[in-house]
Amino acid sequence: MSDLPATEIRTTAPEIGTTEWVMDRCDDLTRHSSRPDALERVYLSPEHSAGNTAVQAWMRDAGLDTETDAAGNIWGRRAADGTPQRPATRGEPALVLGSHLDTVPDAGRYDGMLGVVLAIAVAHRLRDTPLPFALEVVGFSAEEGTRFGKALLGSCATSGQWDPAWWETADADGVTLREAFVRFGLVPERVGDAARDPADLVGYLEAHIEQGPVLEARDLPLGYVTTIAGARRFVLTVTGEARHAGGTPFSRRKDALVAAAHLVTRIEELAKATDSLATVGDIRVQPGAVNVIPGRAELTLDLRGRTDAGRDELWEQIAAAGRDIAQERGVTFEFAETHRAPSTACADRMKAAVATGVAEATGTSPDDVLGLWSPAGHDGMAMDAVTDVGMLFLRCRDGISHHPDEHVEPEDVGAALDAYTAAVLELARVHVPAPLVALRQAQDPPVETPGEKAR
Ligand code: HGY
Ligand code: MN
Ligand code: MN
Repeated sequence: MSDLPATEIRTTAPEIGTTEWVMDRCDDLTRHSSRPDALERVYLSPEHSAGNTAVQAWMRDAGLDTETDAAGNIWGRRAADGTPQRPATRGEPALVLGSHLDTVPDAGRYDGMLGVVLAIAVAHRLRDTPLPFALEVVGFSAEEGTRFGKALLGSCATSGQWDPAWWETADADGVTLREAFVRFGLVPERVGDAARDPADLVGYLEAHIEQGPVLEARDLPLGYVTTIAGARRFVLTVTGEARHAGGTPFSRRKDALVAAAHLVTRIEELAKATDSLATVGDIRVQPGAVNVIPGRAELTLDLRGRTDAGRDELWEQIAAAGRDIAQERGVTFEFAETHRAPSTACADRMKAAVATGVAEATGTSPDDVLGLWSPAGHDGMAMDAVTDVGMLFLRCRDGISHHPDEHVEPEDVGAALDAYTAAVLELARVHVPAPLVALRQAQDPPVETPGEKAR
């Protein structure tokens, strides 16, 4: 009698493209972690390479030709007629499906990974279906940006937004992005080769867990994204004086950690009074000894809002609070912005296609499919610079994410597979080839806007 648990004992591997296959692949990817006791896979790490290799094999199983691009993203592609085709082939615009393969520390197994594996499964389901466009699947790297502080690095490379100033950013061990690039086998001077021409893209459609409580609260398995919150990230530095914990009376202290603690609680107070979100995720203290008054505290700040203006207004209030606390406590307050991405509105045709797909998969009407704001950031924020963006959201248990308790129900994954496939077919149905769009625009009489005479 096997000692396996009494649940279903499966002796055969699930068929590619099925819900079981998708769930198993997400389990598989947890093996590629820098830690034995938790899931962590950061940009340009050995685990990043191993994860890409595993995903590349699954892409090939799904009938895609594959390639790693100049920024370390893994791509798969089939031509409009369904035959495998080299990724980034010019002259045949492609719809891109996918998500990211990197994780936060002590991550869940679905944030990002589920979207990549679902995209591969959809490509498999459509491998014998001719489409009016090519289909590509991407596993982006460095969406989280935890190693070097800058998020969306892989999708910024794809969308031609790589900033050379990033090369000198360094990780916690002092390894610069440039050094890590070279160690990974990439050529910093060639990163521009990863940029895609907007003319070669039909759109970017990502499936992702909601990372919030809304779908579960509404007892809905799926929804579409209306807008992705714009984010800004900072490193805030409070500098006081490191002194003897015994010999320094309070009247003479310039304690950087106590000042930072006041700032952290003030940040929460200010944010709670708005509809934006502020999070201090990490604080590092120097010199960090039990009997030394902290001379320096470095905090990370993550800001995101329903509107960029609201988010930016909150930042101004936080910066003012930092200056006030510094003055009161005789310390200095400095800040450096490490990441900024604008809030991103998903394109109407992408939202409509996802709503149609969800309706088909759940037996409802497109008008009844829920559209949600995403406070979580996604690669679509970068891809919006070069193509239309859409997102399919899946319910996740208790809204938990960025935590090993991240969980999705297989039934919801099955519904997502059907909805994602139907959304691609809907985009195919409404697709107008670019040259025809240009022709139609040339033929349509110029629209007279009030007060403007047609020339
Ligand atoms: O931080 C975020 O919102 C995303 O998970 N990278
Ligand atoms: Mn995440
Ligand atoms: Mn994510």
